[in-house]
Amino acid sequence: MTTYRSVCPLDCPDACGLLLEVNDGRVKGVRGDPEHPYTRGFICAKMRHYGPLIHSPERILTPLKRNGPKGSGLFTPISWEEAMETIAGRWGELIARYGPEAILPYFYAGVMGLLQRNAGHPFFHRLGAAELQRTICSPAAEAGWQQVLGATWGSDPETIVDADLIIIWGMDPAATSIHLMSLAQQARRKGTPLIVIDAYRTRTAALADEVVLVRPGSDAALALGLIQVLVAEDLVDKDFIAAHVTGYEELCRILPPYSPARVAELTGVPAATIINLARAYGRARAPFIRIGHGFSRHRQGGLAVRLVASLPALVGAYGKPGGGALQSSGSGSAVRLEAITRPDLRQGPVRAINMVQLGQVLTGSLEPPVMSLYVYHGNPATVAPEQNRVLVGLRREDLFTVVHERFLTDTALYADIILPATFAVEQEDLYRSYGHFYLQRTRAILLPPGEARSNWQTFCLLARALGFAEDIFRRSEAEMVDVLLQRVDLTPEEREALAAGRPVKLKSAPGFVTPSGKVELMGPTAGLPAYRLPDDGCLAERYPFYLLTTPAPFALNSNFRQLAELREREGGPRVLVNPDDCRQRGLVEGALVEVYNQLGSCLLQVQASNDVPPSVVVAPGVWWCQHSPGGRNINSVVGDDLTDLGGGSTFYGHRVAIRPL
Ligand SMILES: Nc1nc2c(c(=O)[nH]1)N[C@H]1C(S)=C(S)[C@@H](COP(=O)(O)OP(=O)(O)OC[C@H]3O[C@@H](n4cnc5c(=O)[nH]c(N)nc54)[C@H](O)[C@@H]3O)O[C@H]1N2
Ligand SMILES: Nc1nc2c(c(=O)[nH]1)N[C@H]1C(S)=C(S)[C@@H](COP(=O)(O)OP(=O)(O)OC[C@H]3O[C@@H](n4cnc5c(=O)[nH]c(N)nc54)[C@H](O)[C@@H]3O)O[C@H]1N2
Ligand SMILES: [Mo]
Repeated sequence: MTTYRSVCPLDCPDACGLLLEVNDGRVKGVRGDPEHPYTRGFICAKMRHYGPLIHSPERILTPLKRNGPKGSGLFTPISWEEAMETIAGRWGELIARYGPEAILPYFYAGVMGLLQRNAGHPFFHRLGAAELQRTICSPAAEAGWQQVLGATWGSDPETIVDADLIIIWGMDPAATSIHLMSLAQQARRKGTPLIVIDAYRTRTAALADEVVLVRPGSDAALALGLIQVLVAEDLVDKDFIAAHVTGYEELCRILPPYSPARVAELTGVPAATIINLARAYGRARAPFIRIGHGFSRHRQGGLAVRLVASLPALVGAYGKPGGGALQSSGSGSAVRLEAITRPDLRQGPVRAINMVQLGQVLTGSLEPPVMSLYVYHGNPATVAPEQNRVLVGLRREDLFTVVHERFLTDTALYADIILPATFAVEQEDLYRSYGHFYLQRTRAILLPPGEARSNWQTFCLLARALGFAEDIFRRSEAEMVDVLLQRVDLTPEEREALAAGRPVKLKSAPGFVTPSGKVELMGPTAGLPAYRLPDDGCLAERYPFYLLTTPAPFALNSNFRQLAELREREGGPRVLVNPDDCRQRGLVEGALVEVYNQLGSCLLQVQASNDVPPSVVVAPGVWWCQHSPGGRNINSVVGDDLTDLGGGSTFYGHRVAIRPL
C-alpha cells in the first residue's frame, strides 16, 4: 500500500486535501489530509466513496459512436483515430456552411483543477467557436460582491473561530461545506452565537442558536431593514465609514421605506426579529457573515448580495480579525489563468452564449444556429434549467454532439460521439479553492483505465486533428502547471512545498481592492435599484408553492448518483412539504406526486416535513433523469430567467403546484 497526497476535484468550497491509499493500481482508501489546515483530517461521506466511483464497472473505456436514435443509449466502440477524424470532418463541413460560431463548447465544473477545467479555452479560441458564458452557478453573487468590494478577497473562513457572532446566510454548510460548519461549531462551543438565515430549516439550521426564515427571494428587503435599524439606532461605525466607505449618505437616503414593519410584510420575518437581529449584529465586536449562493439564485439575487456584503462595512467588521464576510475566497486572482486560457488566440470577436439558456439556444432561431455542441465536464441534460427544452434541443437530428465523459450520463445518452474521460487522480493539475485560501498541486497517481484521456490531452489531440500548429497544443500537463505556477507570487519554500504536493496558503492584497480603495456602497454606477417583490400575481394563484431545489448531502450536483448505496442513503427523488399543505392538497406521505408548472412536470415522492414553512417546498438534489420516475428531474420545472446582475441562474426563484397521481 502506498499513500499519495491529492486534492478533491469536485465543485465544492472546501477543496479538501486527500490522502489516497493505493495498492495494485486501485484506490483502497481515501482520508482527509490531517496536515491540510482546512481539511484537518476529515472528509464528506461522498468522497469516502471515491474509490468505488473511480473503479466503477460503468466507466466508459473507449470512444463510442452512436448506433441508434438519440437518447437510446446504443453505441459502438471506435478508435480515437476514427473519433478525431469524424469530429474534424463534421466540424469542417459545419464551419464551411455556417462559420465556426455554429460550434458551442459547453462545460462547467466536473473538475475544478485550473488546467483541466480551463483546458478547452485555447482550442476553442483558436477555432473561433462561440463562447460560453459560464453563469449556471455564482455570477449574481460574484457581481453583487464586486459592486461593493471590487476584487477584494473574502474574509478568511479560518478566522471564523475568532468571531463573536456568526451568520450563515443562504447556505447549508452542514451539507455543502462541512469544514466551514465544523469551524462554526468550534466557535459556538466558545459561546459565539450562530444565526442561520434561510428559507427553510436546513441541516445547518438544526445546529444553530437562531433561525430566521425569510420568504424566498426577499433577502434584499431583509438587508435593507437591518441597515435601516443600524442607522436609526446609531449602531454604525462612523469612524470606519469615514475612513473606508463611500456612498453612505446616499444609502441612508433610500432607507426610509424599509421600516421593520414594512420589511416584516415583505419578508415574512417578524419586525421584532429584524430589530433584534440588527441590534445583535450592530453590537457584536467582530461578526462574520458567510454569504451562500442561495439567495443570489433569484431574479434580484445580485442586489441582495450587494446589500448583504455592505453590512460589515457599516459596522466596521471588515477591519476586525474574525469579522467581515465571505462570498467566495477570491483567491483565483492569485493565479493568472491567461497562460492556459490564452485569449490572444482569439481569431476575432465571437458571439457569447449564456449557458443558463441552453434550451432556448438549441431550439430557438439564432443566426447562425448552433449546429454542434461539445460537452466536457458538464451535464446539462441533468443540471440545466428548462430541461424539456434542453432535451428537445439535444434530440435534434441535425445537432452534432460530442460528449467527453466518464459515465453514460443523461447528456452522454444524446451524443453522436462519446470520448472517454479520466478522473482527477489520472491527470495533473493545480487546485485553488473558492471557499478557502490554499493552493495545491496534484500528480497522476493512477494510469487511466482503457483509453480514457484527460481534457488537456483530448484538446491537444483535437488541435492536431484540425491542424493547429501553436506550440501550446504540444505542451504536457506538467509543463502547463509549471507555466501557471511561474506566475504566482511564492517564496522558494512555498514552491518546494507545492512541488511535494503540500498545500500553500495564498496571501491577499491589503485593503480594499476597488477603484477608490474603499468599500463602495453605491457601487460603480450611482444609485441602487429598487427592491421588488418576487411574486408574480397570476403565477402565485396557479402555482402556490415556492420551490427550493437545494444541494443534496450524498451527491455533488449530478456526481455520485452512479452509486446505488448513496442513492439509497439519500432516499430517492423527493419533495419536502409542510404537513398542513399536505393535508390541504391530499398529499400522502410516501406517495408519488406530480410537481408541475407552465414549464413541465416531474414525479417525486412526498415527505411531510415541519422543517418546511407553509407555501414552500424543497426538492433536494439534482437526480439523474435515468433514475427518476417518468424520466424527468426537478429542472423540468425550473425556468431559465436570469438574475439582475451577472446573467445568472434563478434555481430557487420558481413556483410549482403539486397534485396526487
Ligand atoms: N453535498 C453537496 N455539496 C455541494 C454541492 C452539492 O450538490 N452537494 N454543490 C456544490 C456547489 S456546485 C455549490 S455552488 C455549493 C452551493 O453552496 P451555496 O449555494 O453557497 O449554498 P447551499 O449550501 O447550496 O445552500 C443554499 C441555501 O440557500 C437557501 N435559499 C434558497 N433561496 C433562498 C432565499 O431566497 N433566501 C435565503 N436566505 N436562503 C435561500 C436554500 O434553502 C439552501 O439552504 O455547494 C457545493 N457543495
Ligand atoms: N435544480 C438545480 N439545478 C442545479 C443546481 C441546483 O441547486 N438546483 N445547482 C447548479 C450548480 S450550483 C452547478 S455548479 C451546476 C453544476 O453543473 P455541472 O458542472 O455541469 O454538473 P456536474 O454534475 O458536476 O457534472 C459534471 C460532469 O463532469 C464529468 N467529469 C468530471 N471530471 C471530468 C473530467 O476531468 N473531464 C471530463 N470530460 N468530464 C469530467 C462528471 O462525470 C460529470 O458527469 O448545476 C446546477 N444545477
Ligand atoms: Mo455550483
